[in-house]
Amino acid sequence: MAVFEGTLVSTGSPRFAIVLGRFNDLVTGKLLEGCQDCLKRHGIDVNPEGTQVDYAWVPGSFEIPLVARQLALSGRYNAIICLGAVIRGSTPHFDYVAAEVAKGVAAAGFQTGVPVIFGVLTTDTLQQALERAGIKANHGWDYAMSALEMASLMGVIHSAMGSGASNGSARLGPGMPVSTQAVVVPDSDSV
Ligand code: INI
Repeated sequence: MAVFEGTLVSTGSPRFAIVLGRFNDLVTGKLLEGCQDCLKRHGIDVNPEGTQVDYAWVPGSFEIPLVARQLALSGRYNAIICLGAVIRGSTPHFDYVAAEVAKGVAAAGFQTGVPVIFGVLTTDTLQQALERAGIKANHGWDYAMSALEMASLMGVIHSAMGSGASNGSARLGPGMPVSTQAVVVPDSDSV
């Protein structure tokens, strides 16, 4: 049997799309900075004029899933990163938006087979959101890491499915006991 694992180092030239909400852009702009910093430090060209990352701004988190799904269906991207900030106010609006964006982002991934990363902060206050977008930590960084890992992992799995890993022919990799490790090395150009 096999253990499938993604790496954080891209050997090819993976492509990403970042879908982000303008609502609470004080927060989403900071998440974007963290996300870009992580991608850049992992060798990805984040320049919008370049070939590796495209950006789509949407009005608010509620609109993220539709655009994420459409971009995923294009077949151009190894992963889609969704960035938003839903902050609880004094009305029930928060609950509707938070629930729909979470369900929608999950559905976009399931329906397309493309990793769609849930980078939407849901907090009670603006202060809590800012703390997670740069003041204490920047979760934008973590979301980018998840995208890198998932893009790689899907490449590994696609390669394995085409190379017979499911019948036990996966290659063993270094660093783990042989009895528990069978890492399939991706052969895709794009990951
Ligand atoms: N959108 C957000 O991204 N965050 C919020 O906190 C938010 N609140 O609380 O209202 C929000 N609302 C807008 C929503 O996402 C849609 O853009 C709007 O309803 C139009 O469809």
